[in-house]
This record gives sequence, C-alpha cells and structure tokens, in this order.
Amino acid sequence: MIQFVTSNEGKVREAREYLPETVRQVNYDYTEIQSDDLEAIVTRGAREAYREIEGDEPVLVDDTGLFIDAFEGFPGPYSAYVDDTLGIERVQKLVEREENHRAAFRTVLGYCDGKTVETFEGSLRGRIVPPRGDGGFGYDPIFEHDGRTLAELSTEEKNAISHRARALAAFADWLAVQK
Ligand code: ITT
Ligand code: NA
Repeated sequence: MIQFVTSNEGKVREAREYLPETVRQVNYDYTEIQSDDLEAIVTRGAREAYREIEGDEPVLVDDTGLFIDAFEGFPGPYSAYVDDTLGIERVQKLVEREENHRAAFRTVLGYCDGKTVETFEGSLRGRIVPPRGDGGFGYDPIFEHDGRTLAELSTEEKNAISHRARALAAFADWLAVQK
C-alpha cells in the first residue's frame, strides 16, 4: 500500500490507473518550501509527510508545474497559486500575446519509506491554446499535445503520454526491482 499525499483527486485517479499497488489518498499539507526546484520541494515534502503521518506505510508526493517558454518557465513551481489567482483562461490570454506558445508540464514524484527518499521525473511538451475539453483537471484544457488538449483525453489516453505517467512509470520500475 502507498499513501499518496495530495489534495488533488485528479492526481490520485491517474496514479490508481497506473500503479499495481493499492493507492490511498491522504490529505496532509506538507510544507512546500519556496524554491524553483521541484526535486527539492518533493524531497523535503516526502520526508516530512512520512515522519508526520501515523504508521509506517510508504508515502508518495507529487509536485507538478507548467513551464511556459515565453515566460522563462513561469509559473513553474507557482502553478497552483497562479491557477487559483489568475486562472487558466487568463494565463492563456497572456500567452496568446506572445509569439511563442510552447510550454511543458513537469512532474516530480517524491517517495519515502523511512529508509530511502527517491525522486522520479517526467515531462511533456506542448503548446498553450484556448481552452477545449472537459476531462482532466488544472491546466489540461489549455495544454495541447499532438493536436488535442489533455482535457480532450480520457484518463487512459492521458496516462499513455503524460508527464505524471512518465514519472509514475519510472517509479513503478524502481519499485519492481526493490522486491
Ligand atoms: P497537491 O499539492 O495537494 O498535490 P496541487 O493541485 O496543489 O495538489 P501541484 O502544486 O502539483 O498540486 O499543482 C500545481 C498546479 O498544476 C495546480 O493548479 C494543479 O491543478 C495543476 N496540475 C497538476 N498536475 C496537472 C496535470 O497533470 N494537468 C494539468 N494541470 C495540472
Ligand atoms: Na501543491
């Protein structure tokens, strides 16, 4: 069993489809240190969550950012704040005024089982477009990859290509050789 420490149900849905292990969602608000380094954020977060959550089941945390080329990678680690304040439609309108609409999603997973802390990374390139589709979550409606926005994909289709799926794949491979 793995305790996925996140408030985001979309992340949990994707992880459940991907991992052979049972995934339990745990709401614990670990400290997200002010950093532009997702690895540092999840390494600290996974350690803290493991220490603070009762029991000794391993924990997994996920920090994801949208990195927009024209804005030198902004909002990146501040993507949740920008989603909550500006909102994705306004982000898209700002990008529309730029020549370059390209962007990348990047996910870093942090795993801690008390003995070791490991991180796993995945990314996906695409471009920012006016919102389309009603699947997915977060920035998915404005992120187009291969002609479709991620909100136009089923969970299964998103899992075949996404930043999170690539990180989950690396994690699953690592877990498999630990056994
Ligand atoms: P937790 O920290 O509780 O896990 P969160 O939603 O705050 O949940 P992040 O900080 O990692 O998670 O997410 C940053 C923002 O990016 C936030 O607005 C998410 O909705 C969004 N996001 C994360 N993964 C995404 C994905 O696969 N597709 C689209 N948007 C995503
Ligand atoms: Na977060």
